[in-house]
Amino acid sequence: MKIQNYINGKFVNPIQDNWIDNYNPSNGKIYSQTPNSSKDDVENAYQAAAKAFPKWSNSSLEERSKILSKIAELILEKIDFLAAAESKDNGKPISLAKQVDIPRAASNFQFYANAITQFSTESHESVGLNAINFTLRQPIGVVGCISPWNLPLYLFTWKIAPAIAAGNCVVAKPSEVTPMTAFLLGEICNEAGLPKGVLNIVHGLGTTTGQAIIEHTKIKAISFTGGTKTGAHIAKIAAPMFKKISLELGGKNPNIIFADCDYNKMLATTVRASFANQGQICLCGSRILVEEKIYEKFKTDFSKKVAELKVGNPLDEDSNLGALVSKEHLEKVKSYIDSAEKEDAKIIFGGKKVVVKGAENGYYLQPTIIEVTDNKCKLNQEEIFGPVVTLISFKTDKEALTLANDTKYGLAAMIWTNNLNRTMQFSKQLQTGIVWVNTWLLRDLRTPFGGIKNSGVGREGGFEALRFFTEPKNVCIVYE
Ligand code: TXE
Repeated sequence: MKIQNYINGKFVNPIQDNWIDNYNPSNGKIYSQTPNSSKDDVENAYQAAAKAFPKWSNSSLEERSKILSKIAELILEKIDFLAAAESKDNGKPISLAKQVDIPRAASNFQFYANAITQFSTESHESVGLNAINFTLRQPIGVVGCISPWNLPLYLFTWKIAPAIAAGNCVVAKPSEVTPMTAFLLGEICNEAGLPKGVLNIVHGLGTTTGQAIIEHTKIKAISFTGGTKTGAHIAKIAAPMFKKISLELGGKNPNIIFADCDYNKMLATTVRASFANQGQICLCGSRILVEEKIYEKFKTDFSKKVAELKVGNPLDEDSNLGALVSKEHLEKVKSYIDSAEKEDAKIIFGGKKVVVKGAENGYYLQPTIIEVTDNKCKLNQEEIFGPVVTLISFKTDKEALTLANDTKYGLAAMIWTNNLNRTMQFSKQLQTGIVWVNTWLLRDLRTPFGGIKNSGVGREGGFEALRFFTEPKNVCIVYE
């Protein structure tokens, strides 16, 4: 089967007829072809978006809200179909796609269907000068959205929904590794009555299609989620054109566990925070820091729980971990595990590839726990982005904080404690964009989402995304 670009409301092949093989990670087989779109395809998508912009940017908020709600409704109606497609394309357990990925894609549209009706601007009365200032928040025009493979439809829609809600028209590119659900979204948008050209989806490699989007002189903003190296490249290309950029990049998040925490709750959540989606979530707690007093107990209990996780075919409802997204990624993650010995680190559990019966060529890996002694080691400094976590112990709050902040990344941190003062001190001093206290991945879509340091710039979520996708204009009126 062939995936097609979605331009001006129609499904079209890439002009140069270039295609990329698309693999099913659960069995290593090619099951579809994806366009590798050229500059000309991106230009066509841009032209369609530019043509749709005047009317869409002047559409009423009620109209936009109604269409976005309808898209959300249709996604939920097709949840089983979309979840199966996501699981096949990405290798994630179908249960996860059904419970998290697809419902969240619907929520993204529903949230911005509501949010746009509540988005307001400020006014400033210049008292004594007989003047009033008010701010217009106008859509930017044509914007680019580029998303990764780990949460395909979830992150794709997380960008598109606020962009179109704010009145922009979009040229979007999903990851070439997981293009399927973005392709299926096109049909849903047509069914929901989204005017043609408001959303255009071009498929292809980052270095061809993605590059054409970021280099396009008239695409004035880029919202990107992906690797830190790619983010730096995008920033460099975008800067001389003064494009607005929002970059959500990698993480090396500390999960800080104190002896005074609610131990059972912490243990269950830590298993999830370590291995959900095969550890391929930028928010996973990949560095587990444990207070020395409970370190040995935690190590034993955690290993026992992790040993109970089932790695299996993602389409089996009882698989806890499915396949990693690609052969290349599996090899990359495995190479980190193999470096443990050199790093003076010890594999406590896992570390091996898994052969699943009936799917022998799939990209499966055991959930892996590695004990490290030095936070400076590669395993604790580089983003592995797979089912691999490290353990390290600490004695004091000060030491925990130093370890937590000793990374170039700054996306999220977790802290497990019942001490209010400690909670506040850590919340203030952790160098991250998100702090979860006694929980993980509790997401309220109104909150600002993003990181600091090498985890990116800008925030998504809530009104932050609507601010990103609009330009404020101050109007000053003097009266007699
Ligand atoms: O990401 P890329 P990759 C991290 C994770 C992973 C590493 C590399 O550590 O191992 O990044 O993953 C598009 N111009 N994260 O190589 O390449 C690309 O086509 C424009 C963390 O798969 O950054 C895809 O659509 N676009 C992350 C998107 O960028 C370009 C999630 C992301 O792919 C481009 C994924 C270019 N020159 C990986 N080059 C997170 N923050 O959640 C690539 N792309």
